[in-house]
Amino acid sequence: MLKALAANIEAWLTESRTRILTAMQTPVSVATKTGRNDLVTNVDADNQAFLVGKIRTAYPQAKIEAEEGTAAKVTDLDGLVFFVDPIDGTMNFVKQRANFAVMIGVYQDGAPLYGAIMDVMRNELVTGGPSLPPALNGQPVSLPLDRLLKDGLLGASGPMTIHNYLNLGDIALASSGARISGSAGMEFKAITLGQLVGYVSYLQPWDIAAGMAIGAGFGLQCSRPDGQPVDLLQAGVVVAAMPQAHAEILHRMQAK
Ligand code: 2AM
Ligand code: CA
Ligand code: CA
Ligand code: CA
Repeated sequence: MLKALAANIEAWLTESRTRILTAMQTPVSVATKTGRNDLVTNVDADNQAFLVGKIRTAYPQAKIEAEEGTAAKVTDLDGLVFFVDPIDGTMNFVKQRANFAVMIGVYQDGAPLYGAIMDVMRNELVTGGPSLPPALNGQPVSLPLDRLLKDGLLGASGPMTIHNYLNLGDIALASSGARISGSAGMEFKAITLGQLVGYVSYLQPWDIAAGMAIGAGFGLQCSRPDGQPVDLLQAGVVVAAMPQAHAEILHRMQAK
């Protein structure tokens, strides 16, 4: 089951990537959702329809939670659940034409099974799960080190850092340095490759599902700021970090 699931998702993300690169050869139409910082494009919508179609055909019994809301929202995590972010980092897609990802995370009865993050412009696919060590384009990567916060770079939400919300500005200053990429997928990819010690942001379920599933294969700690587990039915602040840095970030958030 897991091997076939992984093979299917890798094939779909590879095809997604080709479709997105083709779509980028013609003008992209951009619309705003809740405000000028919250964008969606025709490419988000087309890629979501493509991926949801593939999932429905291969796993008709599964539930699908996808960002650009075509289907009914998932209201419980019973059974097989796919979380789909058709373009993560839409602002980067529009403004940079780089630094965006396509993500799928799969959970069984609320437990992670498999995650995949496709960095489209670099053609780098990061995959993994609790029983699958992390891999880059199918090759195992060396496991990220459990660094102290001061010894690692921290991926961070721009607004939270700038406003020092939950002390995130101070926490960023206590790390080796803050990095604000604008794509949760790129941040989880960097954590998996050992380039960041953690990431803090306000995230939706489809932003975190793939990264949290991959992180389950190498001891990544994911929680709310108060240490509660992340609930994949709700948006909220997520602290995703290697164990020592995770403990320090939570401690510094609670000192507020
Ligand atoms: P998105 O591009 O798929 O919306 C940094 O902005 C990260 O937060 C991105 O991964 C982005 O995912 C996500 N995000 C979630 N809600 C957002 C919002 N309202 N505006 C911008 N980014 C948002
Ligand atoms: Ca969005
Ligand atoms: Ca996203
Ligand atoms: Ca998105």
